Formats: sequence, C-alpha cells, structure tokens
Amino acid sequence: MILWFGKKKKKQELQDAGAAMPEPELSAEEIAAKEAAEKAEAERKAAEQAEIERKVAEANRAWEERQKREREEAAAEAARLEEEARRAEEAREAARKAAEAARQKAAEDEAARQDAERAEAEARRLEEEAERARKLEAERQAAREKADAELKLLEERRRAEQAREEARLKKEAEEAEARRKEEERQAAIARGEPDPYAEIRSPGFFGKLSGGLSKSSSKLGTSLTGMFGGRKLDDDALEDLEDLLITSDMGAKVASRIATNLGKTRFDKDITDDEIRFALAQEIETIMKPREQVVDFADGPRPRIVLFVGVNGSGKTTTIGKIASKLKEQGARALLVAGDTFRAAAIEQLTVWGERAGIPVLSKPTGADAAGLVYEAIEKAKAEDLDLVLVDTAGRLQNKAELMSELAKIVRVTRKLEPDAPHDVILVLDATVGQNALSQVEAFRHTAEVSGIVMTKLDGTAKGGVLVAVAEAHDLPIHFVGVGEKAEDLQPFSASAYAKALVGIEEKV
Ligand SMILES: Nc1nc2c(ncn2[C@@H]2O[C@H](COP(=O)(O)OP(=O)(O)O)[C@@H](O)[C@H]2O)c(=O)[nH]1
Ligand SMILES: [Mg+2]
Repeated sequence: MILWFGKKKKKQELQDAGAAMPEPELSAEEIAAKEAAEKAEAERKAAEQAEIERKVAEANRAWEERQKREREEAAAEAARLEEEARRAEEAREAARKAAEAARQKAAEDEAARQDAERAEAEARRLEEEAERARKLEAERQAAREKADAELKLLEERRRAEQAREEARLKKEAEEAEARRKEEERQAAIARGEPDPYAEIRSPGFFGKLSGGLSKSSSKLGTSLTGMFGGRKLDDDALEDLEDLLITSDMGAKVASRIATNLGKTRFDKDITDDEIRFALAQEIETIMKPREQVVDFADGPRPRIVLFVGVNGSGKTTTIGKIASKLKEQGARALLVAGDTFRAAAIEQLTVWGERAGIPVLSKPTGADAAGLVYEAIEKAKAEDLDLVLVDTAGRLQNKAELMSELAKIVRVTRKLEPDAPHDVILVLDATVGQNALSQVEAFRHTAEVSGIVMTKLDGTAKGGVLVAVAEAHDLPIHFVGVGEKAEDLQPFSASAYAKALVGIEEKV
C-alpha cells in the first residue's frame, strides 16, 4: 500500500515536469529515433513497472502468506493454549477432586479416630469404674476383716482376762489355804506337837514332786533311818548327818549350817528318825524359802520378753514347751522363738511343743542369726499385741566366751526395741550334774544377767540336794522344778514341798 501511494506521486511529478517544458523541433530521423527511444523507454518503463508490480504482488502475496501463516500459527497457538488451558483446568479439577476426596477421607478418618477415641475413653471409664468398685469392695472386705479381727482379739483378750482372773483367784485361794496350814503347822511345832499336815510315807508314794525326788529322798531317807533310829543327837551323830548331807549334794556349807542349827535345839536329846526328818525339812525350808517366787509370766509388761539360757541339754526347750502349755491354759497369747539356731533338732523340738500347745513358733533355718530372729519376734509381738515372748537359746557354741557373747548380742538387740527387756532371763539347770550346777550359775549369772532359775530332771537323779546348795549360795529366785518330760511335769517351786519331798515327808492330802 505504501508502494501504491509512491507510484501515484511519481506519475504526478512526471506530468508536472512534462507540461512545463517546451517541445523541441526535430528531424524525422531524429523524431523516429526519438520515438524509438521513447518507445524503448516506455517499454523499459513498462517492464520496470511490470517488474515492480510483480514484486509488489509477490511481496503482497508473501505478506499475505505470512499473514495467513501467522494467523494459522496464532490460531494453532491459541488452540494449543486453549488445549493447555483445558488440560490445566482438567488437572486442576482432578486435583480439586483429589483434594476433596482427601479432605473427605481425612474427615472420615478423623471421625473414625474420634469414634475410636471415644470408645477407648468409654472403655477406660468403665475399667476405672470397675476398679473403683473393686477397690471399694476390697476396702469394705478389709474393714469387715479388721472389724472381725478386732472383735476376735477383744473376745480373746476377754477370755484371757477371765482365765487369768480365774487363775488368780485359784492361786489366791490356794495361797490362803497354804498360809492357813502353815500357821497351824507352825503353831503345832511351837507347841511341840507333830506337824498336823505331814505324815511320813515311804519316799515316792505321793504326788509328782516327791515321786520326782524319790531318788534323792530315798537315798537321804534310807540313810537317815539307818543312821538315827533311836540315837542321841551327839557330836558323832551330827557329824554323820553333816557327811550325809554333803553326799546328798547340798554342799559343805549347807551341811554344816544344818548340823549346827540342829545341834543348837536338839543337842543330846533322844531323837527318832521321824523327828530328825521334820527338823531337817524345817532347816532346808528355812534356807530355800527366800528363793520361792512363782512367776506368772502372763502378767507384767506386754509383751513380756523371757530368755531361757543354760548349757546344752539342761532342758531349756522342754521347759519352754511345758510353760507354753500352762500359758495356753491360762489364756495368755504367747510367741515361742526358736533361738537355738545351731541345731535343726532344737528348732523342730520347739515347733512340736508349740503345735501341741497351740502357740505359734517363730523360727529360721539352721545357722540363721539368733539375735535377728529375736528382733523380728519382738516386732511381731508388738504388732500383734501379744502378752509374752519366750526365747529359746543355744547352749553350746565353740566355747564359753562365744556362747556368752551370743547371749549378750541377743540382749543388746532386744533392748533396741524394748529398753527394759529382757524382762526375765531364766537359767535352766539340770539336777543330774550335781555340784556342777553351782559353777553353771556362776558362769551365767553375771554375763547373761540371770534373773531366775529352773531346775530340771529332779526325777532322774539322787542329786536333788544341789538345789539347796544353789539356794544357799545365790539369791536368785527359783521359779520351777522339772520332774519329768511331760507338760504337767513342771511345778512351781515351793520351799516347803521341796524340803519335805527331799527328806521323804509328804503333805497329807
Ligand atoms: N526326766 C526328765 N527329762 C527332762 C526334763 N527336762 C528335760 N528333759 C529331757 O532332757 C533332754 C534335753 O532337754 P532339752 O529341753 O532338749 O535341753 P536343751 O538343750 O537345754 O534345750 C530331753 O530329752 C528332755 O526330754 C525333766 O524334768 N525330767
Ligand atoms: Mg534346746
């Protein structure tokens, strides 16, 4: 189009130039040449024009083609873009749908999770509720049991109290009766009459004590009968009597004291062997009376802690067993402690006694620490509010020093829980060892702080006199005497009964 405007302008310019110039005068040839030249010029111009027009047309065509191509390209691009946009839209839609699905799924999952959580919480709540119910029931049960136990304890205590009261009344009545008899007896003796409550029997005829002491009394009694039948009590007779008493294990000191005293009142008098028996019994009783102290283990501090000491075989375990049986009858609540942890047989032996008496036994395997066991026993007794703890101990260790240090350790440990304990330390002596019992008292007395004595096996020996020697030499109470292996063969010590049984006099029944 630019070219077309250009062409028009040129033409005008040419016309304007031609009009202004004057036509020159020319010859024919010149005219012909001019005309040929003009013709050739016109032809050249026409050709040039045609060429220009061809080029223009070609340029136009090319331009149009390009335009067309460009249009087509643009259309294709637009289509491509449209397609792309469509795909993008599709992808977006798919993504949106996927997101929607994911959201939906997440929502569903969340709902499911919440459901699960709720179910879990519910299960937990139910479990807690069940647990609470279980606890409540357990508490109720415990309360019921506690109440029952308390009731039982109260009932047991009441029964024990009643049994103790009965035992106390019985003892009081017996003591009153004994006092009455004693007064009557003393009055009779003062009047010079024979003892109204005694009669002479062959030894061993009466109850347990004289039965038990029959060997001792028969020895003494037979000798007395042979020695003094219708004889004057002169120096010779007193000397014989002294010898006899020495051989009866009463020891030189007791023998001399008795002989001297008898000499004072009866010297040079005719004397029957009955009279000499009574006189002898009287002397023995005087020596032993201060040692008479029956102990009521069920009484006193609670828990009362009692240690039994003594050499091996002296009868500790048996004595504890016998005492346990008595205590059960009295209604005391006791605990036996198998503190002789050195011998399995000793533990077993005490267990049997405990079972027989219906009293619990605390024990540990052989070789265990005895002091530790005692500590536990006291803790238990305190926790259960028991009346009494009876502790068996070993009688044989490597040597005496070790035995004593073991006992001292038990005492130390005991005091950690009970400063006043042990409340009793009972030395158990075997009568069959005779004079050796005296050195045992010496050995145990101070190191183990012995507070009282039990003498066993008086039934199997003629050496019952040794207890008189012990009573004379040591101001220790004598609580019991053992006259056999059975539970009932442990008797409270009575100076009067012992003295009479020893010389073969039995109280009338
Ligand atoms: N005849 C008799 N035997 C007794 C008496 N006391 C204990 N015994 C026996 O003596 C032996 C030793 O007694 P035991 O209690 O084991 O002594 P422990 O080692 O001190 O504990 C046992 O066979 C008892 O049966 C008693 O008074 N009379
Ligand atoms: Mg023993």
